[in-house]
Amino acid sequence: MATKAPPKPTKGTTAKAPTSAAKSSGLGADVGLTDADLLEMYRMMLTTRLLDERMWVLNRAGKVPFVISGQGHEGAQVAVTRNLRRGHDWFVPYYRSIAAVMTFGMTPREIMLAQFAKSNDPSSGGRQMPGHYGAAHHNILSTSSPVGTQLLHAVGIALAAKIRGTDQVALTSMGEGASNQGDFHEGLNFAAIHKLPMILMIENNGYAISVPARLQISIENVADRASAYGIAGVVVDGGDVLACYKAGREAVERARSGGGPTILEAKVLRLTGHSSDDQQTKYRPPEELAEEKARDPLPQFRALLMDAGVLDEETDARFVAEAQRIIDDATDWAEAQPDPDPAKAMLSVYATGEPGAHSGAAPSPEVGTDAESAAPAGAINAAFSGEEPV
Ligand SMILES: Cc1ncc(C[n+]2csc(CCOP(=O)(O)OP(=O)(O)O)c2C)c(N)n1
Ligand SMILES: [Mg+2]
Repeated sequence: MATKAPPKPTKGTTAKAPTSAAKSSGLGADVGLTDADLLEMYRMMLTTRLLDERMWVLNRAGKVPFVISGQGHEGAQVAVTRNLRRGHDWFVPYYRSIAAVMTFGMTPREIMLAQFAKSNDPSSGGRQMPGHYGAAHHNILSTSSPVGTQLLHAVGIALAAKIRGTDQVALTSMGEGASNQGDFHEGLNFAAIHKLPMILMIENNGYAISVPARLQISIENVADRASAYGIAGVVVDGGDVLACYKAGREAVERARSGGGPTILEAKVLRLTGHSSDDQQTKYRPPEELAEEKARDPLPQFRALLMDAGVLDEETDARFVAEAQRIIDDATDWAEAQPDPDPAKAMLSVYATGEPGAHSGAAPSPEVGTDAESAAPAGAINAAFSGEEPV
């Protein structure tokens, strides 16, 4: 599929930080990434992993009821999402999208508010299933629990963007299992006909709960279905962060320049059970689990950066300590926030006509970000730059 140069940005900022003129190892040069970019991506992967691990500790301690993990998906998520313009484009997540929503602006405090189901949780004011992130103020749509439906939502957003001429792109994500839902066909067929500015990222981790990929699909790659819609289909190693970034960049350029949708399939790893209610040792052999652990994208990316001289042990130790501090803060702070008022349980669930009750533009006092205790966007990035997290 032909790819034209994207139009000049008119609004919003790219999810990546401004690149500096600092020295470069050349590692990411062919995909336009500086050493500072690479370190920021690594920090995001690291922080997300440690945050994810903290959730499991809180679950085992009986403090949060349910965890659904993104461990093994982080490299692909950070790399692809980084190509979007924050505050301008849209992201429609699925329950493993923790690294993607963080890259697109959510903060560890906001993630923890969702885990603890607090009243000022931006995802839903404590009404959603944990792990079902959303944040109207970051252009992140609320996660839809019936798998596959998020594609339809992204298609709708992309259609609106095209009609309005806003130059926005909608990215959505799902697993390979979800790609067998009827929504997949309906969404892609419509998006392809209208050449909508949309990307469907398939995070293929080889399992749909306990069902292996060979019992879900009869072809090697979900992205091979792209030719049936006349759209671009790309398969990428989800452990290769630079390759994922490049594939994401090309898909965003294609979408923004009128080239239509892309299926971007990243082969990722599921390093945990499906959720905290699942025990994967019951259906996955120990050799398979050991083999996946050895391909964990986080230490692989760390080793790549070290070999290239981008990262050293001292800097890495500092990153870990800073991430732990941010996560400790997010955990303690979120746990201390007020619980939702049971009398308001139905607020934002059904349309009531109450101003702001179900509108991202004007969040209700309970569900939203206008409360004093809400976590503003960019706290993790502020923390990255040495400022106190807010
Ligand atoms: C329509 C629908 N059917 C079944 C479920 C139950 N369910 C939740 S997650 C899941 C597995 C999805 O697997 P996959 O799409 O590969 O994503 P992964 O969890 O592996 O990332 C299923 C069947 C659901 N949420 N929605
Ligand atoms: Mg899967």
